[in-house]
Amino acid sequence: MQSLKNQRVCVTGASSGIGTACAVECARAGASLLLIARRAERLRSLAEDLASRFGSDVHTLVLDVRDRKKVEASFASLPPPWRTIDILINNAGLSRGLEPLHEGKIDDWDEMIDTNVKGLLYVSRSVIPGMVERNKGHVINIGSIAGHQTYPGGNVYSASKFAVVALSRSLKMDLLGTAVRVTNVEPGLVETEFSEVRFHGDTARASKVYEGYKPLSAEDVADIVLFCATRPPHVNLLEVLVVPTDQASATMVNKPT
Ligand code: NDP
Ligand code: 8X3
Repeated sequence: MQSLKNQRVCVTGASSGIGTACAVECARAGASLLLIARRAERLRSLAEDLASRFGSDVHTLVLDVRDRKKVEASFASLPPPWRTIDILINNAGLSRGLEPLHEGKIDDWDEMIDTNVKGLLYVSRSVIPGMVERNKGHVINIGSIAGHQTYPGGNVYSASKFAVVALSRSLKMDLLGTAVRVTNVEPGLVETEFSEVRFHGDTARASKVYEGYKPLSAEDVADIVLFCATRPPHVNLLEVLVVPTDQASATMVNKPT
């Protein structure tokens, strides 16, 4: 098993849900954390929490991963120790809307593609060269069951997560011959702010998504991310598709109708 002690882990989308849970679990395991999101106050309080509970070394970057120039500039101007990232957790992402494609909002499409695909690429492009140079690293993308199966209204969100599958598989090939590992963790239904964001703040509609069965928690996913990150260096879990026991596919959930 590989220890996370003194490893530097970068988590995008650390201000909520799966990203926050990954940050907490990595900090608990002894890692130093570079936390990225747009909501500064949430990052600040998470950083304080990790420092006080685990004595973690934490650096925060208030950053919109869609902003290519700012992503490049922010990584290039990090204090030197933070330029060495051992594990990158590409988690920042979102869904917007559940309309049929022909009625979809184009602004929603842009936001999903710009965040889930282009944002992931911008951050990866800034971080991975250092991993290759040091011949050490692990890129863990947070994909989705929606990257393998579509569902009504899932159109563009699903397409963005299908892209994450393609990028993860291709990246693994591109890095073959180096010690840098690539993993795509692909959860089904996880109770976070995800649906609230999808439904543009409609909390009543969002909470219905998780009613009548037991969804995954953000901590369940973080636990899997940590498992992937702590395998011995010669072991690379490529894809982990995980659903709640009450979910069989993107469209089949054991809940009252
Ligand atoms: P949350 O809404 O709880 O968290 C999303 C995180 O992404 C927030 O920290 C948010 O931070 C960050 N984020 C969104 N847009 C940007 C941006 N432009 N720049 C930087 N950070 C951004 O949802 P989850 O924790 O559920 O989602 C995390 C990942 O997991 C996503 O990629 C999602 O697609 C995926 N996923 C979620 C599932 C679920 O059912 N919940 C299932 C499968 C995959 P801020 O707003 O502060 O910038
Ligand atoms: C989030 C899971 O099924 O809502 O990726 O798309 S789902």
